[in-house]
Amino acid sequence: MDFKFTDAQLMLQKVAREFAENEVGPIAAEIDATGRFPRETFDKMVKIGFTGIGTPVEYGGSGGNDIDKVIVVSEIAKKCGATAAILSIHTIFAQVIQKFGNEEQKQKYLPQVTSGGCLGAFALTEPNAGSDAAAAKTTAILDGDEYVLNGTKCFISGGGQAQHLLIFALTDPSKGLKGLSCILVEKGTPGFTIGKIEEKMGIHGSETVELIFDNCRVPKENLVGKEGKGFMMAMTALDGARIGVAAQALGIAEGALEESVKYMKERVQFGKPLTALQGLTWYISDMATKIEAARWLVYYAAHLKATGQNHNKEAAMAKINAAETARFVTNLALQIHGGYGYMKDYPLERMYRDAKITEIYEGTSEIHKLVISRAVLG
Ligand code: COS
Repeated sequence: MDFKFTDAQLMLQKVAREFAENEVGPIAAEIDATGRFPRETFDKMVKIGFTGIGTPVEYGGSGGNDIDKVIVVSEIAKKCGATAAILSIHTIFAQVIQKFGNEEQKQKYLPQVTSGGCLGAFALTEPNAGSDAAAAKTTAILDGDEYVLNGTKCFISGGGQAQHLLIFALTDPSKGLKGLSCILVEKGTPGFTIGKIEEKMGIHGSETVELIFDNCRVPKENLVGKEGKGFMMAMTALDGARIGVAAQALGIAEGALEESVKYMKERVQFGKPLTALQGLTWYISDMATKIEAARWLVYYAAHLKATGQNHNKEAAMAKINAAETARFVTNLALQIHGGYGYMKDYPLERMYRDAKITEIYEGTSEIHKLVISRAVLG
C-alpha cells in the first residue's frame, strides 16, 4: 500500500494549484455575483489540457486517469466551486463516449470536447424524474433514419453552453427503464431549444438550464451504445461523476480550512490572535480531521475506478462523506470569520452556498444511502 502521489501527479497538482490561484480565484466572486459562465476560464482549461484528462491522447485527450481528475478538480474547487463543477461535469460526456460510443463517435466527438473547445453535457433529469431517474418520459422514437425527440429535461449543468449533449430518452416507452437509450444531440438542431435558466443558491457560474425537445430530429447514427441500455449507461456514468462531485466538495472544504487558518493567524481579538483561543483551534482540529478522512475515501474511489474495479458503493460513500464534510467545514469556517464571514468581501459565504449542492446533485445523499445499503445488504 502506497499513499504517495507519483512525481507526475505532484507536478499536475502544482500546475492545477497555480492555475486555480492565478486564473480561477481572481474571478470567483465576480462570476458568483453575475452568474456569468466563465468561457475564458473554460478555454484556458482546454488549452492547459484539463478538459482532456481521462481521455487517451489518440482521441485528442491529455491521458491520465480519475486520480488526476480528482487532483485538478479539488485544486480548482479550493478557489471556486462553480469552475470545478464546470470541469468535472463536462468530462462526463467524454467518459460516456469512451465507454459506450462506437469508433466513429469516438473519432468525431472526443477531440472536440477534450482539446477542441466544445462543451459537453449529460441530460438525465426531468421535472418528474429526479431521484427516480427511471421515471423519465422524454421520448426518442425512430422514424425512418431519424430519432424524433419530444420532452423536457431540467437542471442540466452546462446545457446552454454545450455543443454536444447526451440525452437519455425512451426509444420504446412501453418498456419503461428498459426502453431508455442515450441519444446525442448537437446544439442548433431544429426542435431543440433552451428553456428556463435557473437562478440558484450557489455555483452561479455553472449554468443550469432546461432543455426542450419538440419534434427534434437527429440521425439514427446519434444513438450512443445500444437501444434500451440507457439506464445502465446513465448509472455507470453517475458512478464516475459522483467521484467528481466528491472531489469538488473536498476542494471546497480544503479551501475553507486554508482561509480559516490564514484568518486566525491575522485576526486579533482580546489582545491575541484567534489562534490563542482554544475553542476556535478545536474547530480547526475537527475541520482538518474530517477533511483528511474525506480525502482518502475520494482517492480510494478514484483509484478503484482508475484500475477498472467496481466503485459503485465507494463512489457513493466518497460523495456523501465529502459533501457532509464540505457543509460542516464551510459552516465552521464562516463561524470563525464571524461577521466578516457573512459579508461578500470574504469568500466564506460563497463557499458555504457552493458546498450545499454537493449533497444534492449527481444523486442526493439519500440516494447514495440507498446505493450503499443495497451494496452492503446484497
Ligand atoms: N451501474 C450499472 N447498472 C446499474 C447501476 C450501476 N451503478 N445501478 C443500477 N443499474 C442497473 C441495474 O442492474 C438494473 O438492471 P437489470 O434490471 O438489468 O438488473 C437497472 O439498472 C435498474 O436498477 P434499479 O432496480 O436499482 O433501479 P431503481 O429504479 O431502483 O433506481 C437508483 C436506482 C435510485 C439508484 C437510481 O434511480 C439513481 O441513481 N437515482 C438518482 C439519479 C441521479 O443521481 N440523478 C442525478 C442527476 S443526473 S443529470
